[in-house]
Amino acid sequence: PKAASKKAPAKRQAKPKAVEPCEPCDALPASFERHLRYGLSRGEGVSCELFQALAYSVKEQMLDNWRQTRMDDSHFQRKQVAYLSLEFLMGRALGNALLSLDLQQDSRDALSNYAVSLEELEEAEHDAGLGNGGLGRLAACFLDSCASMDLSVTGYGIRYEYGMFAQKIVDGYQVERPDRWLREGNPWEVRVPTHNVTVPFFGHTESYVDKQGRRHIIWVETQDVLAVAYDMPVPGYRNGRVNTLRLWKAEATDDFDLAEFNQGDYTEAVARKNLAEQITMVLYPNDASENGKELRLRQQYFLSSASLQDLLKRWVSRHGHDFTQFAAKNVMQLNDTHPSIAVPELMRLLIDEYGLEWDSAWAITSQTMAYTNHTLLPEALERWPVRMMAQMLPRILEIIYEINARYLDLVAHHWPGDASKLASMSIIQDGPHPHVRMAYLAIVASFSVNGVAGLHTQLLKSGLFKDFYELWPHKFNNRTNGVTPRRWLAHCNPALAKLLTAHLGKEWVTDLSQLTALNALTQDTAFIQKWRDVKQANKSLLAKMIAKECGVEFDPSMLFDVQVKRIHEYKRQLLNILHVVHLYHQIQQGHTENMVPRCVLIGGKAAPGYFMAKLIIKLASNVAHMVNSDPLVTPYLRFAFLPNYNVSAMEKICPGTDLSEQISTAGKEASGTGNMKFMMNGALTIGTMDGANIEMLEEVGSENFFLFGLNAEQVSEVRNHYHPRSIIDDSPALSEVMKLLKSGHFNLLEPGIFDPIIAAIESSDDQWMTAADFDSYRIVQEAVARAYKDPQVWTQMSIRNTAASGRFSSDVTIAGYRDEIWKL
Ligand code: B1H
Repeated sequence: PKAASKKAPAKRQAKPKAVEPCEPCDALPASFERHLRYGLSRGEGVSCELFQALAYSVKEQMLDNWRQTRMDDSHFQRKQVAYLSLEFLMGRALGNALLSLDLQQDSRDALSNYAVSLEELEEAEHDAGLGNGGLGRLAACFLDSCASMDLSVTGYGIRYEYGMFAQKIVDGYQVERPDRWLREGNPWEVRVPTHNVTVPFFGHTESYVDKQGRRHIIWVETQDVLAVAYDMPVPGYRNGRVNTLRLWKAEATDDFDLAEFNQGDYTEAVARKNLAEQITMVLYPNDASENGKELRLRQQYFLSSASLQDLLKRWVSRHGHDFTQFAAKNVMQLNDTHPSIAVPELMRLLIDEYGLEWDSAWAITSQTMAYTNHTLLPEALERWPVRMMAQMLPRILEIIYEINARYLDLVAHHWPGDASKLASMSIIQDGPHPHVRMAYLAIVASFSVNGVAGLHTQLLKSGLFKDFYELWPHKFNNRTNGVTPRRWLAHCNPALAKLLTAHLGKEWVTDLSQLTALNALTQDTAFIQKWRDVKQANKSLLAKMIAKECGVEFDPSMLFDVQVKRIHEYKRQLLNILHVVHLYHQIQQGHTENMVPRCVLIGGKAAPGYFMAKLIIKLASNVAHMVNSDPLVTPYLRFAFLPNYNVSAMEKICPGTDLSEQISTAGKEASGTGNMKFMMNGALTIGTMDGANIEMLEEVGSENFFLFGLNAEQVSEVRNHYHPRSIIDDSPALSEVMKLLKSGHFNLLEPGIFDPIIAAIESSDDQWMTAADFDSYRIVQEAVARAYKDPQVWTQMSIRNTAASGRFSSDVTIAGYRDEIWKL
């Protein structure tokens, strides 16, 4: 392409012609053979190589459509969305791509000469674990929905060398192992050096006045880092669109440390280049808690700057320096505050690099930025020390000060004479160690601020961001999360997908509301039996995995009761474990008359520095050991902790689950998305009035949902006079459980190790109020058991849950973003 004209706006270009394929792309089997023989180093046919060959040939099938998508989006000047996120928890790509491109049969044909099944090959793919949990997986589901709904949306993220750590359990404790997911290469990515940009760090600013008397600021003596683009294809579901996930890798520029070169220290200088590459080395493994580390801020700025430079470069190549239509054609969706440094960065680029005045730059910024909040937990709200920013990003800090000054004028106007409002709402939190409040920066600059479930948005408006809501009510909106039915039903549960298609047709894959038609089948005994057969088969598959990974036998005739998610006190895995201890005690006391045999599974990773979360894993492991080694107990109860829970594990877990545990302290889980995956796959939920549970209950009806516990209002009310010790005293069941814990029954060889957990439950400061909900939880678990006793009734409830899950397709969520925020 011609170099961009920097002065005159570029003329509308002629319609680009599709690149003429010299030869039509080989059909998949031929392409597979070619890659296997000539594309890979050995071509010896080991499963890792067969996987690679298949992945390369599947990517090849996408290349023409990928190119065409880019050209069409550019030619028709479609409004574009950039989804900025520090996390994209993509998981495996092969199965999803085969489904989207309808290449499953072709792949089986290609493999027919080899002694390996397609399923085995899929297992050879390493998860792309570039995220912690819900927030990162949401970004991945959104990309799938955007592509499948034919929207021009690009994901921008970081190509971490090391993704989410692999979790091992050693003597019941979590041990973290590095996740070098790129070791065998990544067949899906395409390195695109033509999109390289450089990102400045450190240095200082200087000002000068030009001949027209205008003052300019320049950021000088910076240490620049090269951002190299790696593109991953995001195929839409059978619609020919292939969107892009662009991941940035940090590399040293060639003049990284010229001074050292000149002093003759060549080798040292080259070796020091590693410093630049550290930026994209590793994903921070903290879910819903602050990181606060300098390297993390560097990652955030690196992603934000590289992505915005990329967008602006593309704009300028078409329109020159005419930005009048920029805001009409671009939206940046900020996935939490992690990329919110993009706000001052866009101001900087427009003013310093492209010569715009402050007011025009601000108009563009504040009309293009949209912010999604994902948590109310105070420990997860990002604040960066002013001192750190002053050193690392001096120009950015100046711009933040200027944004703040102008915005505080508005605050002063709205609350005349109220100095406390100025202090409490300022982007800069004052004090001996002043901080930048990133959420405030994001709200001030964004035209849209959204929560991720009804209750969560309500609480944002009435609590955390109350003053901002008073100032700008029009900015606030709710977009309840969703999950993609392609991965989370069609791909992960082929047996159920087949049954659905046989009865409803295949349209449900892109229109999940069609599942409501299942309600007409809940009296059809033949259908009920088929539904049950599918669930039983999926439970057997899950049991196989549990046996392999945990060494525990799960019997598919028992109730499968599952809680998988990050380990966090607010998610209350502890409450679940206390219930297991209660059942264990009941069985040992011989109270087994009404007992329904159950297998309890817990899985999830703890942040490496989160002491209590790690101790909860140890407690689960120890309780599991006692439960599973007592032959009097195992006919009624089995308990396993699954190591290394990740996206691929969930693909096997949710189809085989009967009961989904969504038991967070009300008001703490912003939305949850695992809850939706279980519901889609016909699990029943036991849950609190929290996050999206509330909307799930609304959809399916309370007679098909096991609700327990305090609601958010009651939680904040009770907190003021919370006395767990008297709650325990008043509850015979909880008293017994606590007695057993305190007796050291589960830690005979490790005395005292669980004391911090016992103390937390009994403390009136226990924010998560585990004791408060225990009895209500236990009683509702008895109702679960009663319902499970009648397979007919249980299966009808299961069908109704899947039938009601249509609203939690991420297609519905994305339709909301498209119409109400992005206005595509
Ligand atoms: C969610 C996070 C999160 N909320 C900080 N906040 C992180 C915060 O690395 N960090 O610093 C990482 C992640 N993650 C989750 O978002 C909520 O807890 C879920 O309730 C919600 O469903 C999910 C998606 O909206």
